Amino acid sequence: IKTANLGFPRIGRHRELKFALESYWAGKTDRAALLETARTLRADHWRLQREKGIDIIPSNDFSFYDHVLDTAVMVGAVPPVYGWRGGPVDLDVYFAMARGSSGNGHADCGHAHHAAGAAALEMTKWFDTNYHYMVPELKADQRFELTSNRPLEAFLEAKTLGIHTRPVILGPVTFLTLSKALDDSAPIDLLERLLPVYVRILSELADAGVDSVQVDEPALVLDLSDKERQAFALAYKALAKAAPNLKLVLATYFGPLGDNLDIALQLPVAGLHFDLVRGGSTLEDIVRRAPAHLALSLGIIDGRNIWRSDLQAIASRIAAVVALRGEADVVIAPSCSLLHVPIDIELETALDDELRCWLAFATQKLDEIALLGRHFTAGDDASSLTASQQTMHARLTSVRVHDPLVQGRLHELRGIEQRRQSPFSARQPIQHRRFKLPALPTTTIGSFPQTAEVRKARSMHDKGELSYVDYEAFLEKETAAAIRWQEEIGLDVLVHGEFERNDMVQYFGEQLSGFAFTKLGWVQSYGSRCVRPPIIYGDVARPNPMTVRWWKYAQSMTDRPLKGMLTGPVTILNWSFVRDDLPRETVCRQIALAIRDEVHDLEEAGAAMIQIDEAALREGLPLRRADWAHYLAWAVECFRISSSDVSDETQIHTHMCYSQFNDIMEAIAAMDADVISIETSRSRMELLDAFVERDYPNEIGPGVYDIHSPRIPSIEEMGTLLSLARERLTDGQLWVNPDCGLKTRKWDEVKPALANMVAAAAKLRLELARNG
Ligand code: THG
Ligand code: ZN
Repeated sequence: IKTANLGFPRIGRHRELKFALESYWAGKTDRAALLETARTLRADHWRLQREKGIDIIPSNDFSFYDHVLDTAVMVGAVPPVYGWRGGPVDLDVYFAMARGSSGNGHADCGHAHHAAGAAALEMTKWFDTNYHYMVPELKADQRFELTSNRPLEAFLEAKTLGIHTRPVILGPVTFLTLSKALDDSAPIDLLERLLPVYVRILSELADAGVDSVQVDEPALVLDLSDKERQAFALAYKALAKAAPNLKLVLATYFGPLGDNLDIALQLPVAGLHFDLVRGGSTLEDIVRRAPAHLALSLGIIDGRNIWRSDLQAIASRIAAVVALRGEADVVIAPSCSLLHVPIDIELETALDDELRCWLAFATQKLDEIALLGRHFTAGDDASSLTASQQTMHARLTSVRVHDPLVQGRLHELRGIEQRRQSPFSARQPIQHRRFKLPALPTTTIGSFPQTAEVRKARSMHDKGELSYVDYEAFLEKETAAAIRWQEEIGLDVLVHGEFERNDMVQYFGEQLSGFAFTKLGWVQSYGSRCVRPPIIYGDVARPNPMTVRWWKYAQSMTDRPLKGMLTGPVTILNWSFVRDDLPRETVCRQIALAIRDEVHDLEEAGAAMIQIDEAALREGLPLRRADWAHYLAWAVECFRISSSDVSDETQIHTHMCYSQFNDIMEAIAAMDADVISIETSRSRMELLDAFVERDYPNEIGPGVYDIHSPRIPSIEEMGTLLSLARERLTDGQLWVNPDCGLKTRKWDEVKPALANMVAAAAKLRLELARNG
């Protein structure tokens, strides 16, 4: 039996890579400094894994920005706009692909950023994780060439440190599956052109003394077309032939292989890695059907979550495999790369001891894997196995985890459909009489610029350098100014600006019970950007109102309606680490009840409009189509639990970020929000077609201002977008708003842009009035 790791976080314990990158981009440090930081991180991580006793240590899991981008660059898939002319790809060309090349290409918003010069590649979610990769752009006549053998360089770098590693590469089929074609060709058709590059990479690796390569093919857990399935057979026949002495270990993760299992088992590779955490009950199936020569890499320590494992239970599962297949070809590994978890729980000195000992970050997961390995090879550490089981047991039975009140309320909900008192058709006239808004009412999504001043005040308050009283006074001043300004430019429905919030999930999590937060538990989101996901460890309840105070303060300053602003339960769930002793949908219902309490208190305080954002609802879709309906059913139910406990005259808003709506339209309609604002400006309103086709009756605010760009749209531009919207929606249905929140923008962009937006709406109203 051997132990392996599939990948280690790159960002560094103290986010050294982030700071080195941002300093290099800002021109404050030179390239040598960046390269040195990266080299040190790689060396530290290799040594750490060796010290922990991991037998198979990965190399080439490091990346300056993203491993899919690395792969595109390695095979020469660099679009012409970036000015590359063959040969090695310069680091600055690589960064231009990641961030755009105009000098001000700031990737500050979770979306690809299009400025003058070459725009960045598009960015999208890496499977169902919260990591984002850069989408390679290919075309029908795409040429590939090996620009530099990065896995080979990484292998040799580790070798000079005396560490023999297993290079990781992204497999050719997954690479093509994740790419997009700029014309109407299909990337998978490029396989035969791409394979020679892979053949060369592998034969060079074999020549350099590499004995085994981890080839990541997570696409095997997706629904695949026949062509894509055939591509696997074709690709691995070629690769196996290229380097007959090299052991290829095909790594799959993030789900069971399902209908792709047979394909995988027939490939001419030395080993297969399976995700047994998300693999359901497939282990028996695999063990029974795998050819005898195939090495099995058991992904049995959760690489996506942060709980310590029950090593006793895991050891029994491994023992069952060993009993059938012997020890020689069994490998113990994390379910996937450890990229998706924070680095070291030992850094969290502020967490209480009880909670801390429930948790395992990347470093602790290496310990767990090594311990399991020693259990099988040296037969010792039985006491450690039982200790881990006891820890798990302690967590599952702790009084901190279980709140009988929450469980009672959940029980009461069971079987009762959550819905508003009356259908939308009855609510709409009531709300129109109440608000008397003009046609095409104007509003914003919720947040206003988080200026350096706002962030400084918050960080001083966090450090105890600014008293709560002074911090609050500062926030009141910012909020008051924002409200005065919104009235001045003539917005119809106001927001308070969210100056008091750090992050739309963290702000709520910090006020809910059952949540814990880390100080240094950073996980890479994209490039140099990281998040610290909340940890949901226990039953969730809302001990006190969370937003009523700021809503009240803000509403007291204006006669116009001011929206209460909440983050929805599905988004809170999808951006957190979630306890593994309950189904996710149950945890989500608990959060939904907490939000419902907040909605109730806001309404009671007088809020007439309440917005519940579900930015990540679509993000949470399962990888396999067959699982969508179940997810959407409970996700919508949770939104309705949150939003339905109000009178007909209270207007519920929601907001969703850039989304394809066509295939989830039933769910959007079932949410039954009175008003939904969506991101449409970059699609020229085409996203609205899904709403039109379904005859979606509720009100809609299609974004007319692309907030991901520093550009200030003109009155005419937004007028044109509104006309495009009016071709699709009725005037009684249409709201006017930006694409998304404005927290990443600057005031001198936001002020003229919103003034123009209000002017565009006013102009259109005038035309409506004239035409009668
Ligand atoms: N909040 C949370 N999770 C998220 C998002 C969010 N996951 C998905 C999506 N949005 C990811 N987008 C971003 C956007 C910006 C940043 C990170 C992820 C970012 N991070 C700061 C950095 O790395 O410097 C740190 C922010 C902090 O101090 O907390 O800019 O909106 N929960
Ligand atoms: Zn948004």
